[in-house]
Parts: sequence; structure tokens; C-alpha cells
Amino acid sequence: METITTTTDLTFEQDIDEGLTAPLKNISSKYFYDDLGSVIFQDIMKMPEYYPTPCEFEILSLQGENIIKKLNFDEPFNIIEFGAGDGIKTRQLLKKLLENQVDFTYVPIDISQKAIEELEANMLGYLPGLKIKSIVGNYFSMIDELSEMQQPGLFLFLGSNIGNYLEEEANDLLGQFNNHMKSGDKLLIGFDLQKNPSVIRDAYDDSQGITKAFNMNLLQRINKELGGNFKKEFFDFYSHYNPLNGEVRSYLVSLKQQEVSISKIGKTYSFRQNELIWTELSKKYTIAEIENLAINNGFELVEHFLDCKHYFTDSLWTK
Ligand code: AVJ
Repeated sequence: METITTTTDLTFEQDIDEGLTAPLKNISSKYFYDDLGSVIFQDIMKMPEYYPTPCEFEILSLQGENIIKKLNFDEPFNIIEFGAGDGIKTRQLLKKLLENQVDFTYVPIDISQKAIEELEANMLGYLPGLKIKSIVGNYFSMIDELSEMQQPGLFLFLGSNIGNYLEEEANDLLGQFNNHMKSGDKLLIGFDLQKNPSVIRDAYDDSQGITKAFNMNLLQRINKELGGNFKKEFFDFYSHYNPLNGEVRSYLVSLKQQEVSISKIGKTYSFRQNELIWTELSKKYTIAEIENLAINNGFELVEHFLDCKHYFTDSLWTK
């Protein structure tokens, strides 16, 4: 077992300053996942409205054998997972591989130290024979190190994390993945599919207010880490799904005209009443969009693995 730690959040202050001085104020969704945020996200995944988790769980539980058949690796390989989270879905696939005596090393990468420690303990508890080499860090900073690996790679980018990226950013990220992959390496990537808009709306605006707490934690995190004085009671949460382009956009809303200072930046920011802070994009894809994304970034589609409701796909691409 080995843990490589890289420095993250070097630009948290700059990012926040930039975001809070932009015409449309914004805070990147990548800042959701501090230790508390990762715990709240676990709660989101347990909500009855949040369908992506059970859908992907179903795919990886029932279609593992089909996925393995399509890998076509004839030597030991690495499974590199970006944004590994709790690994409950992934371990369904890993279990199938171990049962089939496939020789691989699991390399999970996550930005939360706590999440990765728990992941490692859980994985080894559930799959004692697993070879695992965890990495704590931002995957943009890890990708160069990974490209030096000699063995074939199966890259996992599950959970519809790609949905958080604007089109240009998604192309940029997938292009970088591609650049660091060898011919024949595979990418298994999760996409949330367009579906009945009400189903999507409910998943991102739950009645218990868990998604609201997830967003509010951004303010708490700025208070804690940067000495901000945001008052939660003066902000609300609003999220909106547009079925015409498949975009869920989430916001914090300033409930009054107010000033917030952040001591570590040494600045005060003004908010108008009802002014928005954009916090997240969660893009829902069509199959045609997914296939274009693959081709535009140097991949070939191998197969889409869908759940029985056709809400979600884990699509296998090859370089
Ligand atoms: C972790 C990016 C897949 O967009 O569905 C859940 C995060 N945000 N509810 C998503 C999230 C609000 C989630 N991803």
C-alpha cells in the first residue's frame, strides 16, 4: 500500500476572489468535496430522488462480465479511478475481476484524504486480495505521473463527474486523458442521460434540503479556511433543469443586500438582494452527444452499458 500526496488548493483564495468578482458570481463545484462535503455527498447518494447512484450500481453489478470481455488486455493492468469517492459501485466491478482471476492493480485518486483512507479500508475489508495503490491529489496534477506507467490502463471516470464540466472543459479534460493514454488503453466513463425532466429536477432539489446543505457548505468552507463571515441564514439555494440543453445549474441566492468579508483575501464583497452565486453544472447527455465527445477527443466507442431504465450509461472507449 502506498499513498502519494500532492499539494492541492494552492489557488483556493484566487479562485474564490475571481469567482466573487465576476459579473455572474460563481464558486467552482470542485470545492464541494472537503471532508464535510464528502460526507454530505454520501447522504445525497442515499436520497431516494438521487437515481444516478443506484443506476450505475446496477450497471457495474450486472454487466461486469460483459465489461471485462470488452477490455481485451492480455497482461496485468492498472485500473486508475479519478474521483474515486466511496468505491461502493466500483467494488462490484473489481469483485467480478477478482472472481475471474484477472491480474490488476487498483489505483484510486481522490482529493479528500479522509475519503481515500476510508475507501482503502473499505475496499480491503470487502476484497482482501485486492492490490491497491492510493493517490491523494488533484487528477490534473497526477496525470503526468500516471503516463509513465508501463502496463495497460483501464481509466475509470464514473458517477457522471464529467457532467460538472462545460463543453470546452470536458473536451479539454478528455483530450488530456487521451494524450496520456497508450494505444489500446480503455476509458470507462459514466454519463447521466437525458430523461423525464421531473426526475432530474427532483434529484437536484430534494425535499429534505440535503443538496441545499451541500451547496451551503461552500460558504462554511470559505468561512473556515479563508476567514470569511458568510451568514448561512442570508442565503438560499436554487437549482434549475433545462431539458432543451440537458443542463442542471445550481445557485446560492443572496436573500438581501449584504457585504461579506474574507480576511485571508483582505477584501469585502457586495451582494445585491437576489443576486446569484452559480455553484454547479450537472450536464445530462444524449447518446449522440457522448459519441461525438469520444470521437472529437481521439477515442473509439467500444460499447454503452446502460441500466434497465436507460437513465445512465457507463460507456467504454478505447484509444
Ligand atoms: C458527483 C458530479 C456526479 O452532478 O450529480 C449531486 C454532484 N451535485 N447533487 C452530480 C451532485 C448535486 C454529482 N456528481
